[in-house]
Amino acid sequence: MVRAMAIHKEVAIRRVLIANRGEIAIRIIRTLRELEIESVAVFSDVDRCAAHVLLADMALPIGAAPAAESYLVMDKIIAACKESGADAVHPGYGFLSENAVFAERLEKEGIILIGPPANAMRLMGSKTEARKVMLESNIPVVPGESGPGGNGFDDAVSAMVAAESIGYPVLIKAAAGGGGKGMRMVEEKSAFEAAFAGARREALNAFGDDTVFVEKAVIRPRHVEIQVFADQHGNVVHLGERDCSMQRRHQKVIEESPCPDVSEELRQKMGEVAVTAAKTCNYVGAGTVEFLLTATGEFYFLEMNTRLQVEHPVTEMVYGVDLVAWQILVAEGKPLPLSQEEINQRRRGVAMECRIYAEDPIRFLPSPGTIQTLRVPAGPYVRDDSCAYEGVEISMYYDPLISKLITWGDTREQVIARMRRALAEYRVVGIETNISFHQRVMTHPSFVAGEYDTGTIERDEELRTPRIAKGTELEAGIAVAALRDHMGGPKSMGAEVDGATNGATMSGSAWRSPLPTWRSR
Ligand code: MV4
Repeated sequence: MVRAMAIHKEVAIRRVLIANRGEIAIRIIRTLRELEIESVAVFSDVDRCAAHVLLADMALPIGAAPAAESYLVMDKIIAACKESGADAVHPGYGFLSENAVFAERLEKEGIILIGPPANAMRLMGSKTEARKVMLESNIPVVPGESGPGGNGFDDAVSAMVAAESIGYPVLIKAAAGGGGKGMRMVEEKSAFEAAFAGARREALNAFGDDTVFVEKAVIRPRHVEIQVFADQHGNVVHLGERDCSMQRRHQKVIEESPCPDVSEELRQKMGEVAVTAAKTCNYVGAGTVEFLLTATGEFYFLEMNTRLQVEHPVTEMVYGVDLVAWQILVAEGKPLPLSQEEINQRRRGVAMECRIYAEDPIRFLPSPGTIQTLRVPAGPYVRDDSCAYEGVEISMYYDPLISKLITWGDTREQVIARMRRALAEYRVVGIETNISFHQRVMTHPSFVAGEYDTGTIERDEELRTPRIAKGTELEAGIAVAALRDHMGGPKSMGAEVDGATNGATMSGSAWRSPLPTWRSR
């Protein structure tokens, strides 16, 4: 591979606009403040009092609540950069973070994107293109076929011929997909045609592109991903793996590092492959290479995510690094702060992350509302990346992720013990959360043994169903009710406390602070 090595001038980033909201916006602001870089928040109409607005040095309104009218509007983000004098944009995850057009527009405007080059985003955005390029670099991809010229199948017959030669079961996947949309499992020939039509229709609806390809279905895989990092000087390193197999309907619920199934030898192999993948697309910045890992230790490239991921804190904890700080260094044209060897030597212990969603823990439906009482876990080896505070309204317009609870330990046993302790410290009144679900997972024998895969939650009815509330949980509910009575808050009748009995969500007037739309220090 030949790399055109431009001469890079180092620049100093002084003011960063965060084109995002929620916990990730706060996560980014925290590092910016440590680096004495100014932060600019943007916010929609329903986010005027959001925590990221409270924490930033400045904040600008960008429109109505629907993301398509605010956080996704490139013109508004760019206008906010100009108005605030930001010299760089951090896109976080979701929204515009993997949008190649946005990356190009920022470049034209002379605004630094704290993220990878547009070309890398575009390449990885197409699963068929990514497969093609990865194959050329001898990266193991799942056996499959992408049709004529590798650009997808146009007709069911030729796709079916491909499926036949691959061998059932197969998956029909959308080229523009990722995250499971437009994906169909086919067990046998007779079901192929209908599945093919269904996958194309779904892909067209979801992405405006009905290109599909066929892969051998890997049974009960683990989802293992490698964190990679590249600078503008051609250095590429990896920071080990995260296991993200604990997911439900393609929504990750728990992540951990290291993966209980990955040996030092396998880590090195997967790490090298991930670094090659990043080099192949001239990657710069933080990226994640996703693999399927089989029970017998084979692994296959799935896709590369060209952003900082939700679960990046588990890697930070295990390697003792600040990945947002690395992103800024790299965007400034500076070299990576550690060599691969130095990174390897830093790996220590185990970290785990529970995603706390504002949702009904049994039916897994969003639970918008006002957080009336909140006490969050803290203490030794506990990290709480959150956008929640008492009085904030959780709207239904955005992702229901309100907090990430991360723990660290010397061993997996210890990290689980700390997670259980931390989960038990939560007191949440006003909205429902999946905290009780996490408590069940943390005592589930297969999970505790590290024996789980991407199908575990769907297969295990018991995991999704709450047991009868235990004494401690009921006492926790009573304690919160008593606290509210003492403080003269809304009556505690039917108060909902996570882990306690089900009852009506408390209502009452929400606390609200009158905030100006622009603040500057
Ligand atoms: C697969 C697979 C098994 N075999 N591909 C789901 C989302 C998309 N990124 C790819 N996905 C899968 N692709 C082959 N050939 C199983 C999945 C899969 C999965 C992957 C990662 C995390 C969770 C998952 C849950 C179900 C299925």
